[in-house]
Amino acid sequence: MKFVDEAKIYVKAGHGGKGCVSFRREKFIPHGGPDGGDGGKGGDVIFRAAKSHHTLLDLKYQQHQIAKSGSHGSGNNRTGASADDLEVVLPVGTIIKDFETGEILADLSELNQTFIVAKGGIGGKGNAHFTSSTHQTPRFAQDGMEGDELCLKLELKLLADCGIVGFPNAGKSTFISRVSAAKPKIADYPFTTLTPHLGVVKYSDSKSFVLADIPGLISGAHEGLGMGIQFLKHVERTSVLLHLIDISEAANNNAWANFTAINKELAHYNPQMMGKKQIVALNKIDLPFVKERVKKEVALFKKKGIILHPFSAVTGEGTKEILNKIITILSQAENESSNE
Ligand SMILES: Nc1nc2c(ncn2[C@@H]2O[C@H](COP(=O)(O)OP(=O)(O)OP(=O)(O)O)[C@@H](O)[C@H]2O)c(=O)[nH]1
Ligand SMILES: [Mg+2]
Repeated sequence: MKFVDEAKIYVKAGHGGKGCVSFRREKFIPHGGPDGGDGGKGGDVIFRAAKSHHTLLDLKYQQHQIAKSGSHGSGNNRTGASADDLEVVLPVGTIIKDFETGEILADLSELNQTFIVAKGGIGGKGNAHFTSSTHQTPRFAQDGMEGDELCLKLELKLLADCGIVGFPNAGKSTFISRVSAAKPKIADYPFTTLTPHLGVVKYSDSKSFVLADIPGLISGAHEGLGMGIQFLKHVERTSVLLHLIDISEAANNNAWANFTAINKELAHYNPQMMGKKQIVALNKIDLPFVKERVKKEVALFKKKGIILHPFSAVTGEGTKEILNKIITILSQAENESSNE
């Protein structure tokens, strides 16, 4: 399965400024010639691939990208100022397509690659251009040209940064729907999630990470029980796993046994999964009988050298701490890879 992040956007380059109609008017020069200046050029819309962006999330909130128009020309042969270009930053790997035809216009596969997606209109000529031997007083000037205008579809192949693992019903889908815009189905029966979902979590102006919600695992998954372990390939390359534990069901209320059972399945799938950093979290602490046990469970995990993060995906209590932890680990991983 291929995950793609998509965004539809409208871009419009700036309009060229108008040429000016003007005549020189000075003392002692009664019939000065035309001196209307040209309009300035409209701004281009330019895409640039940068490391600072990992998803197309920002563009979902800013679907219109419009560059400024050039200034109009003025008398005394003054050309209007050209407008600044509008730079739109995209993640490396974004493919830009014409929305109507699907034609690929550019593939920003390299860091700092730029692409002028919409060209600004050139400014209109002022009346100073239009004198001729027979026409000394042109009372007209050109309008500026329209900037290019188009609808685009942007596509980015996503790789998950953090995978959520746990038993069915642990609250994986509830968590991802709380912290991202992903809306997977949530229900109180096991195996609600049948295919992986990705959610983009934005945590600062330009930073975000991708969370993967995969179907629940059960003991014996490596032998094909339940949904099996085939979906683990979607979280195999993530830097970190979020391991959710649920002790609200009487039949499954031993946190440590749940934790080790899932780890066993991960190890069966690929021993390297055990080398990954795990954030271990106890969900559903809004339920009184779970809340009651939090202290004891935290202490028990601590004894084994593991920090257990209590939280509730429903009320949101404790979710911020989990996100911060994920962000810290991802930033460390990013620094390590850039130092290599
Ligand atoms: N009280 C309470 N219920 C929760 C919490 N988080 C999830 N649930 C409930 O637990 C049930 C299972 O939640 P899901 O998010 O569908 O669980 P899942 O881990 O995605 O389950 P599968 O997709 O089947 O693997 C739903 O009825 C949720 O409403 C929580 O923090 N508190
Ligand atoms: Mg689910």
